[in-house]
Amino acid sequence: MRYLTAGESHGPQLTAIIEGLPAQMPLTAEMINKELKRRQGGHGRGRRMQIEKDTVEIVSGVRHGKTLGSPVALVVKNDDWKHWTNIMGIEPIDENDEVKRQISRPRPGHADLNGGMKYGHRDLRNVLERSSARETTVRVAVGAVAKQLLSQLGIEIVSHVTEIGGIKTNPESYIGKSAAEIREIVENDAVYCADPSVTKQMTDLIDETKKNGDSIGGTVEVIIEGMPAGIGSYVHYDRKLDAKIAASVMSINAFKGVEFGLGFEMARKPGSQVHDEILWSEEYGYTRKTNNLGGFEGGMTTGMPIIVRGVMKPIPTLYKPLQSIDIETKEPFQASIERSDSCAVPAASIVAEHVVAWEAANALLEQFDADQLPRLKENVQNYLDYTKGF
Ligand code: EPS
Repeated sequence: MRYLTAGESHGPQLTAIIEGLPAQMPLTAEMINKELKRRQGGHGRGRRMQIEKDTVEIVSGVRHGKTLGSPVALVVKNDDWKHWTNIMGIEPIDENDEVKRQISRPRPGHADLNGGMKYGHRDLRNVLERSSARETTVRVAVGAVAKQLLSQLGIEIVSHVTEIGGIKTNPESYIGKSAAEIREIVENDAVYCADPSVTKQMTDLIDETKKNGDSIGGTVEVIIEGMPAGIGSYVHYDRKLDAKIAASVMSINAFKGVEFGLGFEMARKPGSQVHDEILWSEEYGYTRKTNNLGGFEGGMTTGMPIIVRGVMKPIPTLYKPLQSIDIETKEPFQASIERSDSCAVPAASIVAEHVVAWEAANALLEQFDADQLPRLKENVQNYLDYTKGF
């Protein structure tokens, strides 16, 4: 399976094409829309989210609520486009026409300066429009399709926020809970936390940060339950599923690090306290006493839940000025005010859930080649029976 996305933040629409989905899979716009809505929420979002009411249009590959096996094309319109039709127009303009809202002042922490140099754009808006996290809308739409495939195979995925600006959730409050139970808590929480006892501290910190013209980052966790063991491969570096998942999380705008299970804490523990001892029972087949490795050994799933976390830097668009250089005058300046979110960590947890869902679904399709969903289900079930008695 593969996909491409296209679209500028203030252009007419975002577009994605997914190729390689099995036929016969139930799929509706409604399934995707509920995920798009989750991405738009979370305390700390800015004014743009009041303009956009993200909904998807499925324009190919689905008939009467089921996939056809042909490419599925998804479109999400930008409601803000009506304010940007001249600035972002597609057609050529006259040389003497004034282009409004040009940008010559790169913001530290953004793609602006490096992207401008690379593509020869002296109007840095040409960089900003594509590097904007607006693109994550359509990646969530694509991931929602992948999640539908996972759910058809009895695989559950959930995400939650584990830290914002130094305030951490207490894992004791959610360890041992199922993905469905965690989702229930997170969906009713203002910052998508699975430990609501810290929510108020987090929302207060976001409000205070916003008042100071600043921004804050945090960490998010994604959990997948029900992946069979042995998905991915150790035989070649580019077939390791944990590596693909790590790359997908790192590809989310503003993400700077990824860890699985105990993660960086492993550097501080001896092997005897890290590796997960192997158990077997008639009922469940092979399981592990612990899940410190976050569901992976040798680039393959162990059958235990996949647990992956990513860290998001504070959003670099600040109302509080940071020093930069105007590329036209080469003069230093200290003010670049663009509309922004003060904290998008909750929204980013939804994006992480969806990019990880894509990798998991794709790995299953690589391993259990199937053109249609009923055959895929059968293949996965046969494999599960085989691994249980291995
Ligand atoms: C973003 C800047 C803001 C955010 C945007 C990401 O948009 P604007 O420039 O229109 O104010 O709202 O996020 C989204 C539009 C979104 O859908 O998440 C940026 O520069 O990355």
